[in-house]
Amino acid sequence: MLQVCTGDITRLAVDAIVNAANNSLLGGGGVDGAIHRAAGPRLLELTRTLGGCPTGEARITPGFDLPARWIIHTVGPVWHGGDQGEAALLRSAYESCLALAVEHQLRSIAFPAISTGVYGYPFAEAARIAVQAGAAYLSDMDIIIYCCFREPDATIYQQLIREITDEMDR
Ligand code: AR6
Repeated sequence: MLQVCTGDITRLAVDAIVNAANNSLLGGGGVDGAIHRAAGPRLLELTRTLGGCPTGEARITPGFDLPARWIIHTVGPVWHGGDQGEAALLRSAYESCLALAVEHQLRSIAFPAISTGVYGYPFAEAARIAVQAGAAYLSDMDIIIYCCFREPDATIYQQLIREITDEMDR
């Protein structure tokens, strides 16, 4: 099932929440900063040992002090206008997270809108990629949540989910 919620992703008690991180995996602003604050200092202690993460890939750590059991850290692309392979990299970021979740036999996952903050990816285009990637993994997961920070963002996801699930039913 694909679901949308509005609010702070760090509050969600799912098997894994996804972090929109940077290549260092050492924390930052936005959702990354919120996740590091809520998970506690053991997260940074561990991510220091991981050697970073290339754009489009993902790494998994425990959730530490979060209600979520795991954190899947991924790095989305910085938006440079759309002709620098951004769409393929964003798709790869979502798919890498979902593949890791399946590998660890997780059944519920929550995504923030990767790359749509500091990295500047146009929201609706990014959301379409997010929902397409999630739809391809529906049979492997009980629930895939798209956690938005703002209500208008959630509306965009709702419309896309309707559109893409209608297409699948046809
Ligand atoms: N819960 C859910 N969504 C959130 C939260 C939250 N607590 N906080 C922000 N958002 P961004 P990026 C939304 O900038 O664009 C960091 O410094 C926000 O409204 O967090 O991938 C990293 O270290 C937006 O829609 O991530 C990297 O350097 C979305 O999360 C860089 O930012 C993503 O915004 C990554 O940039």
